[in-house]
Amino acid sequence: MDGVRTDWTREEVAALFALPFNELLWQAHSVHRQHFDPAEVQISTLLSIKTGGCPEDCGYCPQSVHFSTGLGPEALMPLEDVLAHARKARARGATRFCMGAAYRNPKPSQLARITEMVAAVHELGLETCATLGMLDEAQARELKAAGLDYYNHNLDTSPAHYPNVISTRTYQDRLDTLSAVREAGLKVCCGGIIGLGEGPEDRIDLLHTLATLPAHPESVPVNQLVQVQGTPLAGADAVDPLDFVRVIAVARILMPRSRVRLSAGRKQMSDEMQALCFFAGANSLFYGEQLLTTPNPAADRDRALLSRLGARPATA
Ligand code: SAM
Ligand code: DTB
Ligand code: SF4
Repeated sequence: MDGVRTDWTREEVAALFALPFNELLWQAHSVHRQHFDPAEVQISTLLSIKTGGCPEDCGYCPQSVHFSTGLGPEALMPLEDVLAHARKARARGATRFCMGAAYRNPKPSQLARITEMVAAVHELGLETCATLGMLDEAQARELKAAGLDYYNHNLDTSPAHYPNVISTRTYQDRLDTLSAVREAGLKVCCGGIIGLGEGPEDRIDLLHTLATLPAHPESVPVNQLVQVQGTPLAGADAVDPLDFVRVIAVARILMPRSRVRLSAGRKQMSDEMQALCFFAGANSLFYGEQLLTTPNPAADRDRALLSRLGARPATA
């Protein structure tokens, strides 16, 4: 299978994490160059099309009704507003537009409106991605038929740590949605969050789970927790930047053909840390001032960073 393996053992994953830092980075960068142009970075833009009021209790998330974060529930955004954001993202060089909704799972009337948005964004020539919570296969097929390219659904952390972070759904629920999305022929965007109070074993288990799915996710977002006041995880221990880089490097080695996305948390990272992440194999990012509800680095700052690194946006 041209060097792509889905039979990694946990011991192999643990051994990669245990490598000396430079050895790990050298291996990861070598794998990266075999599969990608190391100067290319894929650019995605996020839009929250339905903010707040989510019934789930993910301990990191400012949009849960269970926590007081000052974010009130908003209605699903009108189609024209979504299109205006998508046009702006396209004009700024994004090749993928990701629409996020604070749902446990979409209801039929909501999905009907969202399929219209997907079709309209697809018409603009952008790759489309959505993240709407749990889906069954019929819903995934509906989205695929409308022109959806990717579905984002993160495993977030290890199976063992998951119940410490979220009580309103199980790890198996997440895996079931991922398999429904695959069965419907959508590309999968699936990753996790570093900084949820997990230990080294949980990071090994998260990456082992991702790399042994029946097929690797085409996109692997690696988020650093954005701590939001009012959420249970505000005040969690900060992540050692070098440990974050290790996660990127191990993800690159395990899933050599996937786009590894340096995702939430970049505003809290130095340029040097981000440069190390790109060397370690990250080759995608979220671009634009806002993630879903929290700030992202300013677009001109990111343009300057890519230019200082001699990197260029990938074409779709
Ligand atoms: N409600 C849907 C779901 O959870 O699948 C879609 C939207 S949800 C906000 C998308 C992803 O954003 C989550 O799975 C999580 O990985 C990430 N996320 C949410 N809040 C975050 C935070 N404070 N820091 C980093 N990542 C976060
Ligand atoms: C992903 O892995 N990260 C994005 C996207 N997929 C949907 C979301 C990050 C959200 C960060 C917190 C916020 O802005 O609300
Ligand atoms: Fe809801 Fe998604 Fe936030 Fe969890 S991460 S509370 S499911 S919006």
